[in-house]
Amino acid sequence: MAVASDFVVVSNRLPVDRTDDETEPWRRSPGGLVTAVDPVMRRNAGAWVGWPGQPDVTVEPFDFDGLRLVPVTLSRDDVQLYYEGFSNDTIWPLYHDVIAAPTYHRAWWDAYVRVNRRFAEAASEVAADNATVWVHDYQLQLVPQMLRELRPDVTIGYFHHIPFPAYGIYAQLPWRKQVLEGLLGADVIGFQRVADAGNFARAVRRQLGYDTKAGSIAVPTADGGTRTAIAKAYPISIDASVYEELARRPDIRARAAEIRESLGNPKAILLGVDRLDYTKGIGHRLKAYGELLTDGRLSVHDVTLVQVASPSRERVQTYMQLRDEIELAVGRINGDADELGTTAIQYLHHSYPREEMVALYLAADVMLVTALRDGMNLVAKEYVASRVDGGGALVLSEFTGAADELTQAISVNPHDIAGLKDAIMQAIEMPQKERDRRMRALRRRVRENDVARWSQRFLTDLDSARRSRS
Ligand code: GDG
Repeated sequence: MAVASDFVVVSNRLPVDRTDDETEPWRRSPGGLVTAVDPVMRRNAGAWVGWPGQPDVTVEPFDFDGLRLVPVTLSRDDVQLYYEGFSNDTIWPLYHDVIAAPTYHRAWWDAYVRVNRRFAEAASEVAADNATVWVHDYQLQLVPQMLRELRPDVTIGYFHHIPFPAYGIYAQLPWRKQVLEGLLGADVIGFQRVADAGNFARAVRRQLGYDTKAGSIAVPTADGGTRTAIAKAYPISIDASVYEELARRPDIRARAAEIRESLGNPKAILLGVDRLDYTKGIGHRLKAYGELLTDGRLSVHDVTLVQVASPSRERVQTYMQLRDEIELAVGRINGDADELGTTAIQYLHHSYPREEMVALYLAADVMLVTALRDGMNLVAKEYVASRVDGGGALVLSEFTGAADELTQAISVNPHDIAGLKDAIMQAIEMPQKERDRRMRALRRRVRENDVARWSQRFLTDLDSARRSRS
């Protein structure tokens, strides 16, 4: 059995990837969550429970880079039914306002219950008496309640990284009651936006009939009493200082200049960086940009759009179809607009190291974030943090969590193609003074609410919950 820990993080993926190198079989996978909880993990002899990323791999708990890692085994079937199926083809589209149609399969749900129980058991085994356990995201919504049943002594937090939909949409879910009950096993349930927390409270009232007041939910207990669960917004962020440091590095600045040069030093470089996902509104962005070129409001001699679309969920049918659609659109626009030696869209279906991402952020005059629905959107914050030169303009969809905070961006409704076209033009033509003023305000905001503040806010509330229990 693993050594007991006072602080346990539970997420679908462990913060490491398996390598082929026998001498170094694990490599840290970069990610916001790791940075966010790393200091707390170290202070509290923390453990991390998660899937190592490969099916049918069984590994005993091990220490890596100062972290105690507790791998949960998933079979090939589990990955297909629980992860690709229920998590990514039921919950993901449903919670993103049914942009794509969710699929409801009872066998997927059964696998979701089974795998959630496995995660809850692993967490229960590793948690010390009265430990704090922080569960993350939509793949594990049943873990809080399952864990509470196994270990009534622990304090449980849950953070939801994606949107929580309005009741009329949520109500479609055949297992809507079970999921709410699962989440309510937590003492603190964190959301990205105030609206998400409100949607959750409303679903709880409508489906379970519990009283909710200003983010406090009275959850009935087995002894006939009630306990309080808090449902509140904790907008996630990035480690802004890391991006600032990278953006100041001479080699990365030189790389940014090289990127501009290689694109023919156009008057304006537009940039999109997204996982290739239908929530990100890449198609709407391409449509608006393509029309600006055909209308003659933009010319390929003056502008280039760089679109990084990092590969994602490639075994899920909807994602295969999306890739075809996006690549067809890119091909059409380039075919119509390109001339020899110029290109309208540089489309890159790759993942890049973070250094290269920062060089791209620095090279881009305009960042386009046109998601149709997005929990937060960290790319918007990374772009802002990277602009240590004060330059650049951000076009930001109002349907992202980031829009609540980044109010000095050019706000767009990506469904309104005419409005999106105008917003792109506004960003390209924005006078320098206004650009500077907006970027200063954006940078201030991202610096103030960075990831350390986010985790501190959440964990402070969780600590109050722990103290009020004892
Ligand atoms: C979920 C929610 C919420 C992307 N391509 C590359 C790369 N990335 C990095 C970005 C950014 C991250 O991946 C993507 O984060 P987002 O927030 O934009 O979106 P999701 O992946 O959908 O994340 C979202 C988030 O959780 C956190 O709560 O904001 O709403 O959907 O950090 O930079 N990084 C590198 N190479 C790439 O090619 N290195």
